[in-house]
Amino acid sequence: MSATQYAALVSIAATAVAISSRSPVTLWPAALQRVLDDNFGVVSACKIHASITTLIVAALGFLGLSIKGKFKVMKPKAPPTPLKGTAAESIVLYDFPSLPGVASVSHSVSKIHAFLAFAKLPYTTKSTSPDTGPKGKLPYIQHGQNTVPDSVFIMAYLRNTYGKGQSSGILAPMDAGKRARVDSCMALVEQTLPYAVGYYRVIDPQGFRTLPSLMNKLGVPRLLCGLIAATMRSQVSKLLYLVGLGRHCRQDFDWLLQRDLTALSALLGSQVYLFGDEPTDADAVLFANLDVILHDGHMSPALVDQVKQHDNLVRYTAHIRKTFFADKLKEQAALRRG
Ligand SMILES: N[C@@H](CCC(=O)N[C@@H](CS)C(=O)NCC(=O)O)C(=O)O
Repeated sequence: MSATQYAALVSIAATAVAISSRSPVTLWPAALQRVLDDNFGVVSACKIHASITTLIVAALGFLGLSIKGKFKVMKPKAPPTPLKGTAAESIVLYDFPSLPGVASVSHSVSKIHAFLAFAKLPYTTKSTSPDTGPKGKLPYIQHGQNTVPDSVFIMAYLRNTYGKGQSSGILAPMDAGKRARVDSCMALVEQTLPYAVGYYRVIDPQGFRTLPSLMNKLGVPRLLCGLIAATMRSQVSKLLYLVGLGRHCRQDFDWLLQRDLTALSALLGSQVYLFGDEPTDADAVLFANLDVILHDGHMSPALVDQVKQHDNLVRYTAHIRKTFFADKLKEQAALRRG
């Protein structure tokens, strides 16, 4: 039962008490009222009357709300996402508060940091909470009048806005065959790795133990960290269960994860990036996931060790960090020291 349902239940009950104690509206047959009056006297009958009316109204209200909740269909609230803007505008990326040691605490936001860095597009970052975004999630960008949520839409928007006339690089138009290969590779990264991040950061006992301190580093008051961590754990477990991954035992889950990591490692081989010498969106997505796993410092070692079985994935992450994020990471470290 949600907090809204509790609140509604309490207010219905309170209203019912108020109404029933002033005007005895009979909700049951007159015969039953007579039995109550004869057996319990007027005062007792009024009290019983009031409490029963209250109970019935509260139960009906509660039942109504619960039934309504059961059949509730979640509907999108965001307007259609703009797919192209004006190149002259400046880009602001909305992120969670910065976590020292990684491009972002969120792999979804890291993707955009990596994409913008690969594209050499200047941008500024602002930290905020997800509910400020049109889809209630981070990342989103502000670009002139356009607010663009969701990493996949943001990457398409940036390509449409800045890609015209480019013959190489991540913004350059791709032929349909390469686009399909890049998108398939992104789907391979997304099918298990982000869930593994959720599982090993929030549910696995070793990851969960450090979750309150991670929350605290992100600015959550110490007193609330434990409660928020426990709430997140319950939500992530429900999400994993609903998508089906939460129904696998740990051994089966890890088998799926290893299958995908092995495939990604084989696709990368000895290349610098997944599709050769130039990064694509697929690299933004793969890097983002590997960076939080290997460097956020709050991931269960069980996941870190699984990634470390693939030397080329570790080298790949280190290379991107060194090439594109050295300044940011140094700045974070200096802020931490200072
Ligand atoms: N499909 C979205 C997913 C974004 C997403 O799930 N963001 C998470 C952080 S990794 C978030 O904002 N969670 C906060 C919340 O759900 O309240 C994207 O790729 O941008």
